[in-house]
Amino acid sequence: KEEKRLSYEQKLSKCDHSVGKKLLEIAVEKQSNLIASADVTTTKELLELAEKVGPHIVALKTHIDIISDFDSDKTILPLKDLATKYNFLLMEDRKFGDIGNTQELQYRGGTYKISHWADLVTSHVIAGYQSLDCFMNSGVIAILSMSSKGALTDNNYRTEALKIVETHPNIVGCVAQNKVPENVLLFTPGVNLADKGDAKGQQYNTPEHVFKNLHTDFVIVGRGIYKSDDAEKSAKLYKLESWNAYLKSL
Ligand code: 6AU
Repeated sequence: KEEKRLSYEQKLSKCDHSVGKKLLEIAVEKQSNLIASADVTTTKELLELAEKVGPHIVALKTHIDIISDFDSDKTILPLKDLATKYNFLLMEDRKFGDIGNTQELQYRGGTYKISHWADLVTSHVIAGYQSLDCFMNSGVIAILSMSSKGALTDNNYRTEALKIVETHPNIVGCVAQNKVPENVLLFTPGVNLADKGDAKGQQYNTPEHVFKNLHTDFVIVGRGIYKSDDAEKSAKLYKLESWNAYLKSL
């Protein structure tokens, strides 16, 4: 028999990572399970997008290394202020994938000093359990499988990766295109209401599909929001569609 999906309130009582708890609390409070992916390339665009979508999201996902004019004071400080103003978390989609020592240097230092500001970071688990030990200041969202055509994250990889996801104390949940046990928070990108994919291998599903079939907890939407004519209106639409899809899946 199918495992029944748990509500955010039920997951909150089972979650023992402080950042995971915070995310679930925001979801309940804002009635949103939407994460906007801010794949824009300037500080101005990033802050404008955050201002528009902020009221509707639980987290803003960044690729901070694509910001051409990155500056800690001018990019991160105002972004953190917006996160506080609208009550959303910052998720840096760094997709770490190296040995622990290198990841620690990438996480704490360099230009971006991710550990100083990111509530959540994405990381592959390909380098093994201990490689995740370095992420002390953020919750980790592990990459279990990918949305693009031909991704190498096959069944065997996912089974082994899931063992790490279920046991590592720094891990809050995972990114996947497949169902995971109810004790793991599931984040699903590759969500778009209008398109089926792009010319570079991306594949899309609807919020309805991922909540019903995968029991997703949070959807991640990039171009569906930031490329639309009205990002605020789109964020609101994705929020409502995804929240209703969640309620229907209970
Ligand atoms: O909605 P899009 O296609 O414009 O953007 C999707 C966003 C991008 C990707 O880097 C990211 O989601 N992503 C990820 C993440 C979140 O880790 C994994 C994956 O399998 N597919 C994917 O698109 O910022």
